[in-house]
Amino acid sequence: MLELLLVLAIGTGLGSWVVPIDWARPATAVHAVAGVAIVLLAPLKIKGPVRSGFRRGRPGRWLSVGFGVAVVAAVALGIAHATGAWYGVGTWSALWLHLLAGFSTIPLLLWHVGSRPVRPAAVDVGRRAVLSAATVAAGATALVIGKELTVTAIGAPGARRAGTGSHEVASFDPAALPVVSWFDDRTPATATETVTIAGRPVEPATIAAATSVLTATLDCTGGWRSTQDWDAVPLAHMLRRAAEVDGRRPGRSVRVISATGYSRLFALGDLEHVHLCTGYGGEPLRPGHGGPVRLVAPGRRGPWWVKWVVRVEVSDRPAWLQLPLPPT
Ligand SMILES: Nc1nc2c(c(=O)[nH]1)N[C@H]1C(S)=C(S)[C@@H](COP(=O)(O)O)O[C@H]1N2
Ligand SMILES: [Mo]
Repeated sequence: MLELLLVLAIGTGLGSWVVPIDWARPATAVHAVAGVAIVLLAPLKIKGPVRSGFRRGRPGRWLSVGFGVAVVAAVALGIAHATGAWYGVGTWSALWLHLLAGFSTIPLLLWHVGSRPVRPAAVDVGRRAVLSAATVAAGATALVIGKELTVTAIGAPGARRAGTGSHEVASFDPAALPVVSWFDDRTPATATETVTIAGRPVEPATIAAATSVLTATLDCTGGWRSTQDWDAVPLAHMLRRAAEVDGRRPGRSVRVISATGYSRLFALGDLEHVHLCTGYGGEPLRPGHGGPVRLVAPGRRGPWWVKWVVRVEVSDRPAWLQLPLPPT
């Protein structure tokens, strides 16, 4: 059961990144309940199999210990982030450490399941198992609800989190907006001079002239979100303009490419809701924030908000035919 809960916790954790922002709350809620259920079950495990494993001096028992430590650390860090009790130190944010601990359980989990002497048998799914699973689920749910009520009652920072679990940071204050990359992208040394849209070079100033103010929230998978007044124009609008000039065929999707090579595909039907952006709060985008031109993609998580856009090209590949999160 512990193993299944861990799979559920990892699945819902990653799932909350991938789904549209409006659908994230159920994923984060189940994620929290699964984490707390793991902690509820852990003492049983330590009393039983872990102890006897130690007495018998089973090989790999230190890996078991590592597995346990990683699981407990992941849950503790998750709670620290969720309540806002501890944000971490510098780049080592509580959520980032939570992910590190959580992901490190995956190889350990595979090893653990692969090497354990007793295979789960059909008897496992008897009446007693169902009852105890229901008890653990109810207990964990009650604890999570209790935590939410407490956090709200005492006005802890965790009370103001979004459904995605992100804390609000630097809203309407572009100067304080964090500068973040998905993996290792760096701000290009030279600013983009033209953005190629469907084969046609367009100057950032031309894009800026077509924008209007759009209030939208950037919600990073790193645990923060920030609302800004962006100067934005729908991609659909800019593409229509390009099509008027050279009458291109439509294709299946549009790929938005960064100067760094980072890119994302968008379905043609979504292009009214994905915007090219040149400024925020009445000033041009800073280089770190993707200037001169970035994407603003309301309702989608940070990885979709491609920075340093150099090219927008029509593609024959359907948008669903890409990894749900960028590979680099
Ligand atoms: N080219 C490029 N664009 C990118 C990324 C990246 O790594 N490379 N990271 C994305 C992620 S994960 C986030 S949260 C936002 C961060 O935008 P900010 O630095 O303006 O806060 O940029 C997005 N756009
Ligand atoms: Mo992010």
